[in-house]
Amino acid sequence: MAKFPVEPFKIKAVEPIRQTSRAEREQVLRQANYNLFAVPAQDIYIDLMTDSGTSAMSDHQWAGMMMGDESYAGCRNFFNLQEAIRSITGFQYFVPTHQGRAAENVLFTCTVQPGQSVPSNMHFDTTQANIIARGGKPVNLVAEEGLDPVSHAPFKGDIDLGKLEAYIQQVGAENIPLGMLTVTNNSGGGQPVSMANIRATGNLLHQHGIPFFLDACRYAENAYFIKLRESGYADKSILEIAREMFSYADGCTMSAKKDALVNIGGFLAMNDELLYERACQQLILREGFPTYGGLAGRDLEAVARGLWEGLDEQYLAYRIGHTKYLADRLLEEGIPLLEPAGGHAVYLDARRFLPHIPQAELPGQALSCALYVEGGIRGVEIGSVMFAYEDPDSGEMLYPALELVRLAIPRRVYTQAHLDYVVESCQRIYARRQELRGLRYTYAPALLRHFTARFAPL
Ligand code: P70
Repeated sequence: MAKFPVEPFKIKAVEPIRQTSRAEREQVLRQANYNLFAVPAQDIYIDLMTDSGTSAMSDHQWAGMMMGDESYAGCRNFFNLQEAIRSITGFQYFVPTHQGRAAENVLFTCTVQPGQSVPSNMHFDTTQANIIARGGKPVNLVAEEGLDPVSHAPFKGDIDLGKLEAYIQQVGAENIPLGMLTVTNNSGGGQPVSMANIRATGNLLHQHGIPFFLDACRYAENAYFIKLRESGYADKSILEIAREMFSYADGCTMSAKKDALVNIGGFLAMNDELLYERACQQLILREGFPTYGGLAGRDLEAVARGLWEGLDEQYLAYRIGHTKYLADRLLEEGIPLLEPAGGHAVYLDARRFLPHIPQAELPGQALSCALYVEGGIRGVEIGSVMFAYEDPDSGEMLYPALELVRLAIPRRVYTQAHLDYVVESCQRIYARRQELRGLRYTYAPALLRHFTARFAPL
């Protein structure tokens, strides 16, 4: 048995990447106003900004792309995708969308009225923004250990069921059009949600007549953690575990850009026929006819094939092991992380990394800039830049509990040597962390600020 995860694939096509000099990177970062979203990808060496849409597709998926049926209505790839979604999720109806946030938009447009709340373990950024855009209120009720960066609880993505019950009592079930769980919990460190918690959340919501949806973009990684960590699941297949997860829900949103191993695509699935009919109307308005939903036939085929590949147990063992390898190497160097490793990413704990920079001076953003200057590495801040907001009642700035820099690992793209290079770069920054300074905003839009904000060093 090897001491490190060995790739269950070999490499057939390569894409060159280019090292730049430190002086070049300093210049690029200045020009990008210290926002890594504004840095051209050709100036990045190792791109860990996201695991979304960045997977390497397999030869089987690429072959499927050549089988794209580009008919406007009823293309054969739609039916292949329908077969995969029905078989894996058990949901009767679905509409394809161009990516996850489009599925969110359609779902919330059909369900959320102004003033209503949507509780979850933790909403991710686009989900939060899409609820707010409908005049709704996103509510995060993750269990206490999910906010403790060093707790090794096995399922730190679980929702606090007591808080969920109390919240339903407080605002009334009629003001909650649906409840959600994000699997795995992206804003909380890519931590999994247990089957017991998914089941209990479904039961609790249903007792109050509230529909339950999964934000399912990393459902296969979540299923693999259940197999590893939850008693009674060690001998079940990933497909069986996934089916059970979905069986407690009434539907899901899915960004296929994650666990379905494609560069673009998503869907909204559900059992409620009336909701499906309304979703089709929204889809035609925004995305396209319900058998293609903003995608080409070839894209639908890649999603259909990728959904099956993403459930392969050997692949998942490598995938989760690869992420854990990076976390373990960083921990060996004493670098503070959110522990244990998540499924798709390692999250540097900027608060413990840079205790001398207060949250108002954006320590996560400062750390992500330092990573770029040091190694040409692009991570993403998941902290105050992404989530701090002004309380509409008190006008006070509310900062998130966690101040993180996420190093998300694209699927089947980087090797162990690439990860070792990331560790060495982090190590050099950690050695001179006292020299790092915070940042201030020079421009900050109201919604989804992180994508386009501009900064200046303090
Ligand atoms: C990410 C991307 C997308 C996402 C998600 C969950 C749990 C829905 C969506 C939306 C977004 C991102 C963040 C920072 C940098 C680049 C990209 N997550 N739900 O990387 O799906 O993007 O397809 O509309 O994580 O985590 P989509």
